[in-house]
Amino acid sequence: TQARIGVTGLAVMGANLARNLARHGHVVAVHNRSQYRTKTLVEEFGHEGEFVPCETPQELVAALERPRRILIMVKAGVPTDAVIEEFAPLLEPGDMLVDGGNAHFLDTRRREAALRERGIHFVGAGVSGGEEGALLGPSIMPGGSAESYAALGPLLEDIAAKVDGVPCCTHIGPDGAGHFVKMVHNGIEYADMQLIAEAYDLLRQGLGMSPAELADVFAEWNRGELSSYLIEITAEVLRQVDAPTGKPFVDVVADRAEQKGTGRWTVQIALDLGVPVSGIAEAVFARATSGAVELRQAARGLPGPTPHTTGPAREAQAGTDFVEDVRQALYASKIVAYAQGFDQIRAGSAEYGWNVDPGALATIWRGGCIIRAVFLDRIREAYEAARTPATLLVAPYFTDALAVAQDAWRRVVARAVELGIPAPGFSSALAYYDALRAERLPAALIQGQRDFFGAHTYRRIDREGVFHVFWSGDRMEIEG
Ligand code: NBP
Repeated sequence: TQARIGVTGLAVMGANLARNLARHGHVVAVHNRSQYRTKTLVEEFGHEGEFVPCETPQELVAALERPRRILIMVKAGVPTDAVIEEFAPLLEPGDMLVDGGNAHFLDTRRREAALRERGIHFVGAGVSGGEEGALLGPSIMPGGSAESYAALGPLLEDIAAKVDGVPCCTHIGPDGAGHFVKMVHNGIEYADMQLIAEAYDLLRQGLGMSPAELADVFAEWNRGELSSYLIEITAEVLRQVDAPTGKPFVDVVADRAEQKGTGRWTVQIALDLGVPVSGIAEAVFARATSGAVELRQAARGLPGPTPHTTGPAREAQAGTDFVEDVRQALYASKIVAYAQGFDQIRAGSAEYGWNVDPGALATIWRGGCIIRAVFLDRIREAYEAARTPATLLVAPYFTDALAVAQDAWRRVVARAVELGIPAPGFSSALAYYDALRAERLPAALIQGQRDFFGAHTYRRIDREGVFHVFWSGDRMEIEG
């Protein structure tokens, strides 16, 4: 039998995707640079479906029906280029190479253009959901030509997660579109995790609640509008007790957050596009701050309030339900972070001519991926409405949610400042909200400063044209 698809790169992600394909009844040809991985996969999981083990790229190519579909699941970067160079000369026009790794979308654009010249479809596919998602159903974001999606889409949709029977996989757009949206997905994931961490910190330090009590709070929140995978696993992590010490697990983990780079890429590209993604940027910087060991050591004794942990008494004193306030602040900040992420996707899509459908994207992020949440159904609805909102903040559902949440949101940010608990995600989200809704911004003053020192000119509110004041002379306005 000819295999329907080949997978090369059988570390955890590739092996699990190959098994997922086989479990769905597709014959899968499998290959890995080091042959032991191929052998292990077939020995351990051969009973799950039909695998064709291949020792060389030539064997893999020979095992496939035409047009050939080869999924590359190797380490992103140089290894991906090496594998493409190994396979491309063995392929024929119309064949498809799919990169399911975490590639930078600019690399994907470069690779797609080069392979198109050789008649080969190159599909950069974002895959989210980690190891478990790869095996049980990930969210898949394939870019590339419409023609390649016609040949590949049904297979990918088959192995993707399903929500209400709808597969979490859709054609995102040409060339790098799939990897671009995967990048922003990860950026949003960073922001969401940071906001959850701030909520935890405010309740832990501000109210003196224990990790076990907070596990209950997050489990409760997971039953409402915040219901999501990240909230669910937060409750699990907080409930975990470290076996050797008997302490809460979260108290024995070093407080330095690491990163592999997709959050940083999101912010770098947002800077290039001029899109304010302050929530994602704050999340990336917060991880960097946590890891700045020397700075933190040097600054530890600086004066400021020390959060008191006097327990529920503080809550009674304040006369408000601080736990509910924090929940509202988290929800509002999360709306802002997602609105910013979708705004970056809109800007990228316009810049590169991808025509990404934000509603379709929200639909495929409802399941399989790390940011899966009930909330994404609301985003889908907002983008499927007759008029596409300029920002999610003005979609009626979210406008109402922000109106309900904002008193609590302001109280929480003010409280964080008073208590000396850093909440950059909450406070920058609120600042963004207030900036967007402001009648006037102090940018007018900045324009004045720029004109003063650099003759950079300014525009007026009452007349068309470009103006400059002769600051060093008679200070009269000149129309330029
Ligand atoms: P790794 O990212 O750890 O890569 C290991 C694989 O790359 C092995 O199969 C290895 O072959 C192969 N490889 C390397 Br390294 N250099 C190679 C070369 N020059 N030529 C051929 N093969 C080479 O695997 P992973 O964690 O399964 O991730 C695969 C991709 O999926 C990555 O791009 C990753 O960013 C992405 N991803 C991962 C996750 C996740 O949760 N882990 C989620 C979503 C996406 P060998 O066995 O011979 O060394």
